[in-house]
Amino acid sequence: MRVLVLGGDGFCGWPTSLYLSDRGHDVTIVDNLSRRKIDIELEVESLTPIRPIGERIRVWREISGRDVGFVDLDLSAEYDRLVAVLEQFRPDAIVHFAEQRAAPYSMRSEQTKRYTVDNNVRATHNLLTALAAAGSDASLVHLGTMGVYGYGWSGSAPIPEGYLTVKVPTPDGEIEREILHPANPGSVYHLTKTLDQLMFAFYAKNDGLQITDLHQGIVWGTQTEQTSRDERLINRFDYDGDYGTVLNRFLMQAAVGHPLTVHGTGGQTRAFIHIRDTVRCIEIALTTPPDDRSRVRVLNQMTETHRLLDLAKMVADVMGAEIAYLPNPRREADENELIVRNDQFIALGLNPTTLSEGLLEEGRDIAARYKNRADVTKIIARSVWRAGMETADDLLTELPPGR
Ligand code: NAD
Ligand code: USQ
Repeated sequence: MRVLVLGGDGFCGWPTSLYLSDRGHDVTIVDNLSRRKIDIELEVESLTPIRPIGERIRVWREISGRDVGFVDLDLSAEYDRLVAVLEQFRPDAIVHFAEQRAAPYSMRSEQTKRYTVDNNVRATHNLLTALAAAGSDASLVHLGTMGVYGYGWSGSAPIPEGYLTVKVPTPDGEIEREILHPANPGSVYHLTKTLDQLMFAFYAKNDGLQITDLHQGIVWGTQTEQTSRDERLINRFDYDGDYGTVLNRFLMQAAVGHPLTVHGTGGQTRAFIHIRDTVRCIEIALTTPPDDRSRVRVLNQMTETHRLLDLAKMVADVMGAEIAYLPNPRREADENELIVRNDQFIALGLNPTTLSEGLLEEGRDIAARYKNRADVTKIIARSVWRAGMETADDLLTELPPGR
C-alpha cells in the first residue's frame, strides 16, 4: 500500500512509519515538526536521544534498504500544498496522527488552548476537505482517544466501540436509534477529538470518505522491533509535566529516584496500550477497511485498564520507589470505573503485550539507561485546569547522587 503517515515524526507516528515500511508498504511521512518546536518552547527534551528526521530516515535506509519519504507541511495552514501532496502521492491509505496531543499543554494558557483547537480542528478539516475534493478513495485511519467518552459517565456499563443504541420515545411508541456515544471531554485537547468525531461523521455521510477512528488509550513503552535496531532510530520518551504520560512518567521517576507523582488519591482508572500494539493495531485497521463508507468505523484501541494507584504500586514493586500523593492540577473525577470493549481488535488478531510482561524491560532498557538525560525540575505537572489551582513544589532539584 502507498501510505501517508501524517504526524510520522511523533511518538506513535515514527514507530508506525517504520513498522509499515518494514512490512513492505510504501511510506511517506508528513509532519511540520511542531512537536520538536514545543520541546524547545518548554525547555525540555525527550529522555531518549532522538535524532533529526533526516538522519532517522537515512539510518532506516541504511539498516533496512527501504526508503521512507518526508514532507515538511503544516496540515492546519498549508491547504494547497496538502492537496498537491494528495494528488502527487495518490495514497491507498492515510494514518492521521498530526495533532497537538497533550491535555496539560492544551490547558496551559489561553494561547495553548487556542493553538490546540486551531491546529487540531483545522488539520483534520483540511484533510477531509482535500480528500473529498480530490475524489480520493484512500482509507483514512485517525488516532482518536478513549477520553472522548470521558471518565465516570458510564459507571459500570462497558464502553461500547463508538456507538450506543438508544430508545427514543415518540407519540407512536419507542424507536431504536444508533448514536455516537455522548462526548464528555476532560480537556481542550480531548474536546478537539470530540469535534473530529463530528467532522468524520459528516464527511462519511456526505462524501462517502472511508474512515476508521481509533479511540486509543494511554500509550506506554518506547521501542518497537524496528526502532530498536539502531540507537539512531530510537523513539521519543516524554517525561515532563505536560507531555509525559502517566506510566512512562512513573517508570522514569523510579529510575531517577523521584517519588511517583500520583495526582490526588490515584483512584482514577484509565485504559492503556503498549506502543508495539499501537503499531500492530494501525496495520490491522489499514488492511481491514470498513465496508460501509457512510458510517465511521470506531475501534477502541486499548488492551488493559488500571487504577493509577495500582500502577504506581506495581512500578514501585518492580523498580523500587516511594509514592507521593500530590494536589491534582486537573479537574477530573477522583475515582472512576472503566470497563471498555475492545472485541473488534481482539477478533482481528491482536495479541496484547501486557504490563506484567513489559514493565521491567521498559524500566531497565529505557528509563534507567537514559536517566542521566533527565531534568528533574521538569517533572512536576504545573498546567492547571483553572487559574488558582494548587500544584506541588519540585520534589527534587537535581538528580540524586549515585543514581
Ligand atoms: P506526538 O506529539 O508525539 O506526535 C504528533 C506529531 O504530529 C508530531 O510529530 C507533530 O510535529 C505532528 N503535528 C502536529 N500538528 C501538525 C500539523 N498541523 N501539521 C503537521 N504535523 C503536525 O503525539 P503522539 O503521542 O504520537 O500521538 C499521536 C496521535 O495519537 C495524536 O493524535 C494523539 O491524540 C493520539 N493518541 C496518543 C496517545 C498517547 O498516549 N501518546 C494516546 C491516545 C491517542
Ligand atoms: N496522572 C498522575 N500523575 C502523573 C501524570 C498523570 O496521577 O504524573 C494522572 C492524570 O491526572 C490523569 C491520568 O494520570 O488522571 C492520565 O494522565 P496522562 O497524562 O497519562 O494521560 P492523558 O492526559 O489522558 O493523555 C494521554 C495522551 C493523549 C491521549 C490520552 C488517552 O497524552 O494524547 O489521548 O492519554 S486517554 O487517557 O485514554 O484519553
